[in-house]
Amino acid sequence: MALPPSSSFLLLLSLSPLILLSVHPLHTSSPDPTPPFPAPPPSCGPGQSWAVRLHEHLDREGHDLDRLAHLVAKDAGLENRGQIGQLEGHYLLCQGADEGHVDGDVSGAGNALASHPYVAWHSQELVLSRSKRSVAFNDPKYPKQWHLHNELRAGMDINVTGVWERNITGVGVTVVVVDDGVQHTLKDIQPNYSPEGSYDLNSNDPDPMPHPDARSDNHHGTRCAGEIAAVSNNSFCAVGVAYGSKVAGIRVLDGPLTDSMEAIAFNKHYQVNDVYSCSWGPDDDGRTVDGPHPLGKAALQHGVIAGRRGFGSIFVVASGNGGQYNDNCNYDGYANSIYTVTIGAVGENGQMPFYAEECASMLAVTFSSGGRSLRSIVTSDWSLQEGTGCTDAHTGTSAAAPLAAGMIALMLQVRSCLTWRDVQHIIAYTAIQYNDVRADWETNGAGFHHSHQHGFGLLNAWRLVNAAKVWVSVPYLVSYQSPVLKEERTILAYPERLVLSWNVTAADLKQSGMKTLEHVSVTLTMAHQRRGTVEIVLFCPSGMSSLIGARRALDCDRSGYVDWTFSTVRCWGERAEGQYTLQITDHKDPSTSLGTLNHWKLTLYGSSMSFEEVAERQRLVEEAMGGQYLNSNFSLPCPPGLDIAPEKVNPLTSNSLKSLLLLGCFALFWSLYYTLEVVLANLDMREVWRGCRRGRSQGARLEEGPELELELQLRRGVDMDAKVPLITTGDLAT
Ligand SMILES: [Ca+2]
Ligand SMILES: [Ca+2]
Ligand SMILES: [Ca+2]
Repeated sequence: MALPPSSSFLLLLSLSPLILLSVHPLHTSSPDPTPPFPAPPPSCGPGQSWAVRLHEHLDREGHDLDRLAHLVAKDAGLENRGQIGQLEGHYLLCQGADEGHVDGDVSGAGNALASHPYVAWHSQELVLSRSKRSVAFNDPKYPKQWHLHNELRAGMDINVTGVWERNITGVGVTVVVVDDGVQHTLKDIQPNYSPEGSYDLNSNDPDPMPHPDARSDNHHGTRCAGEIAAVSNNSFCAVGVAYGSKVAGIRVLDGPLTDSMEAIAFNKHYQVNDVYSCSWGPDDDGRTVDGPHPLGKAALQHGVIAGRRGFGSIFVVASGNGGQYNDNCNYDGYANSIYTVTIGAVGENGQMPFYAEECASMLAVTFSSGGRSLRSIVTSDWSLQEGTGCTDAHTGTSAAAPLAAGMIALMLQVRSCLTWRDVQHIIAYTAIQYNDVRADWETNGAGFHHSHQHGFGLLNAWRLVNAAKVWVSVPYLVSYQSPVLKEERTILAYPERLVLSWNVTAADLKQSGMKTLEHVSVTLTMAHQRRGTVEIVLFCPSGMSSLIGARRALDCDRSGYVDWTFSTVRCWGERAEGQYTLQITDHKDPSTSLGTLNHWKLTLYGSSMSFEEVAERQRLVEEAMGGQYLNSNFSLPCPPGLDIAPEKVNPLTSNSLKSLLLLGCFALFWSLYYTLEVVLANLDMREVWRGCRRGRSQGARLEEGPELELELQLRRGVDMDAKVPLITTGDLAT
């Protein structure tokens, strides 16, 4: 210590406020640094503070305003707490903290200020009611809904709370759950339930209430509905992603499902329902190749053309739960369809769970259950049978698709005229690439990253909604189809391969005007003894590869493929023109013989959007991510949409026909009975009268008596019900 004692003393003296202050944190839990010379607190309690403005001329005349404020405070029996922020001439005066004060003092201070020559304006301060723009719900299970707000693993949620804070909750949008029913009487569903969008195709009535079943298993649709639109702040269970939206139910999975039922379901109330959430598909056994049949396909296509006043129904489908059987969603026609939004799952750790399927047509992923150590999805549950109305065990890609449907509802609130293709585009533009050990991320020629496991990435509600806000609809859909390319070529065994290609020229695309790609699909027929060993890779002109036909160990089917359509989204935004190459190889075991590729056909879907326009949209979308458009009154015009002819509803459902038939039979039976009754009664009466007149023996009448009495009683009952006077049997009976 080189400092002389006097200097040390001075230093100590100058530090004393700091030393004194340094004890304060011991008494408080706040670690905030306290300024060395604390200003008096800017507030002095409700009803105890006064804001005053001194006359401006005092300042112009060069008076010391601080001193004048001090005088004013003194005259009014108050304490000057200094200038209010940066407002010159404005001071905060407080009731002395030590003096007990009564209302009289307060009004005295008010009077003193009102008559004070220095004071131009004064006001007793009131406590303003302001609530933080943060989301807090009283729903008891909300804290456990990690997929909405993950406090344990940062970033492992759908990033939706900022969207809710801006009052975007899906208002005006209806999502329909096509499933085994929706228990719409639940406290978390009922206020958001849309009977107008609902139907029961299993029982053919308008009420999709789930039916109890042998395994207490018909809770699936209700759980999905809760994920989408569970009511918030009702002190019950959970909160939906789009808790301001309406949710409808179409009951179709509780019984035999036919192509026509599926077709009806996909277009049911399609001017009411905006988003169709379908958490189901063909068997996930690793050997099925199936999808929508002709009517279902036609209904999907009709839905995107005529649904939502022509903006197109949004069909969200789950990628499937056959991961453990090596199943792949390219063998699932719903996931392959260009009309659907195919959604896969990741667990809370961001990794692809054991059950999740991968494919080249996957658009994106969102959260669901994972391994045993990971949490599942908390949502509504049915309250029938073993259900409690709330569950923390909703799992599989079934749980992922409704979350996506809910996020799309949020997008549609912000911009109701987004077309079915706009929604797919926005997902491709905004989904987030992230690290997962199993991901095979590749960036395509247009700068979009895609992985067979995660699609374009993780759905992010904030990004989706901000992009939706500034999104101008893409040009209309155009397609190009190659001729059917007859090959009859042997599929070579690995490591050799059959390579086929088709060149799409500028002239080919001239008529449609297609410049950039969306979906690319390949329809193929091959003969093979064990199709699961064949691997098919498609290369777009950019060189981007898609594994459209993955190997499946369990698929030992001997029928090959007959016109099966594989599709990929991995060339999204790329230039359509150029050479497309198919590489097919057979990872067969030596015992099986080689198969044959009979014929194939290439179909390109896209629009006249130029490659440069794609890049410009990418830039615009990223620019919107600050939230500035969402915060402002910014809005793009929306076209009115088409006038679609009202749905053809058959007024006579099979149920109503059955009822009518029953009613008819009953009426017929009743009229016959009634006629007989009248006839018999007349006969009886005549007998009675005749008997009376002839003076028959008492015994004979006694034999008749009980029967007659019974008949008469019956007739009295009939009389009362039918309100038709029968003959005067009452007199006879007495
Ligand atoms: Ca029903
Ligand atoms: Ca709730
Ligand atoms: Ca599957």
